Order: sequence, then structure tokens, then C-alpha cells
Amino acid sequence: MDQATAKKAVNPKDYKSEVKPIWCPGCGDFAVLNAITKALAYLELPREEVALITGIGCSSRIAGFTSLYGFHGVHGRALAMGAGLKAARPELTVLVAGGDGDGLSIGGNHFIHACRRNMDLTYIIMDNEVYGMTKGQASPTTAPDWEQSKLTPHGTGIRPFKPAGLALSAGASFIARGFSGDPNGLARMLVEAINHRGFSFLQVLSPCPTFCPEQMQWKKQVRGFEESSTDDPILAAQRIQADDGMSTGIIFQRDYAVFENRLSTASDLETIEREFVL
Ligand SMILES: Cc1ncc(C[n+]2csc(CCOP(=O)(O)OP(=O)(O)O)c2C)c(N)n1
Ligand code: SF4
Repeated sequence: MDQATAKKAVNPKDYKSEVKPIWCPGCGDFAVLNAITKALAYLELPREEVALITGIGCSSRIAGFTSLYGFHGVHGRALAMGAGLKAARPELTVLVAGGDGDGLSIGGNHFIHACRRNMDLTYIIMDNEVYGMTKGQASPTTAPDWEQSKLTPHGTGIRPFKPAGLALSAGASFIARGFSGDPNGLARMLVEAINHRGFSFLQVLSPCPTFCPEQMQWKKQVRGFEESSTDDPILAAQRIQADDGMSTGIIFQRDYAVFENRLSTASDLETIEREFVL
């Protein structure tokens, strides 16, 4: 992409690729794609200065539907790849995205340590409470009595994670919850998340009508948080615990020390070897 073309990318559609999404009709992930492109257009970020790194899953396909540099990577490892990229190319805006299975199950350890490390990344989990791509198994956010999966016909019986609570206790400095049924609100939240210096976590309630048709009712259940964002982790924890998981808004935002790569980003072997000498 030449520089001149890149600078002109201020229209949301300029951030989309020619590859049309293959998500099922009604999938919430369409709206997340639209929100990302709207937020980038609002911020007028040149395409070549943004990267979108994803894991594996229906939601993780999102990288290929944008014109950004990106990587549709390895299941559960999106944050590891995103953190590596940010360490090597700190000037880039790095977005990382994937599903609840990708980020909270196989990638759960990367998630808590990314929160703790507080690198300047924006991480989006498209939470449909299910493994969509592999045909509807329970995930770490599935309700214990959800009986639609053939693997768990009597439900899992296991209490789900509260992703926002997990992020808060692990040390994330920006935590928000959005809904794919409100793409403009989602785009505004993403602008805040990208502008925040540190690890920004955005959980998006993004229905999977194919395996969880009951999620089409979410639009009747979702509401905004009554209170505005706080920088008090105790207050934020209380709000998260008291909530049923359907309130949306920025929950917590605070300036914590940001982890930055202290090594040079040299690419010549001699410098790299010198830096790694113990
Ligand atoms: C190491 C590894 N384990 C398992 C899989 C199979 N697999 C692919 S996607 C996926 C889960 C996808 O669920 P989620 O991340 O919630 O995304 P969704 O498809 O719902 O958007 C699994 C288990 C894989 N590709 N690689
Ligand atoms: S299976 Fe579910 S998550 Fe995957 S594309 Fe279809 S609706 Fe979306």
C-alpha cells in the first residue's frame, strides 16, 4: 500500500478488504467489523500504522475482512503475537481480537498476563458464550444450564467467568463492555479504548444465532450501566459483581505503568546477540 493511498483512509469502508465476511446471517461479528472500521476512520489512522492480530474461530476471521496489516494466527495465541508485535514495533496501533473460547479458554493465561503487563494494546473479545467455529461447544462464558451442546446435554454445571471481573483482578487499565446491536456505541467505545494508553479490554456481547438462537433476545436485555466509568478498582469490582453481565459501557479506566520494550528494535544480528548476552 503506498503512503498516499494509506493517508486517505478516513472512510470506514477504506479499512475493509475485498474479502466478504462468510459469517452466518445475523452473526454479531458483522457489527464488530463495522465498529472497528468506523473507529479507525474517526481517528483517521493510516492503514499501514494499524495491525489486527487474531486467533482462530469465527470471530478471529475478522482480520481478513479488513485492509489492515494483520495475522489470522493460532488458536489462543492472539495476545502473545500482538504483544510481540507491539514490543518490536511500538509505533503501531495494535488491535487484538478473537472469541471467548480463544481468549478465555486456551488463551486464558495470555489474557491474564496481558492485563497484568499493561502493554498498550486494544483487545476485543467477541463473546457469544460458545465455540462457534467448531459447532457449538460450551466455552468459559457459557451458562451452567445451557443444554444445547451435544457434548454437554445436561449443561456444564460450571459457573462461567465474568470477563470484566477477570480483567480487573488481573490488572487491566481499561475495561468496557459493548453490544454488537449498538455498533455506533461500540465504535465510540473503541475510540476510547484505542486512545487509552495501556491494556484496553473490550468485551463485546456478539450473538451466535446459529448455535445460540436464544441470544437474539439480548437486544431486549442489554442496557447501559447507570454509573459512568470509575478509576476505583473496588467500586468497579462491586459493579461487575452486582451486574448480570448485560450492562454496557466503560466500566473502569485508570493510568497504570505501561510495559514497554526496553530493548532496541534493531534487526541486525550482532545487536540482537549483544542484547541477549546474560
Ligand atoms: C490448538 C487448537 N485447538 C483447538 C482448535 C479447534 N478450534 C478452532 S476454533 C475453536 C473455538 C472457537 O471458539 P471461539 O474462540 O469462542 O470463537 P467463535 O468461533 O465462537 O467466534 C476451537 C476449539 C484449534 N484450531 N487449535
Ligand atoms: S457459527 Fe455463530 S459465531 Fe460462527 S459465523 Fe455463524 S453465527 Fe457467527
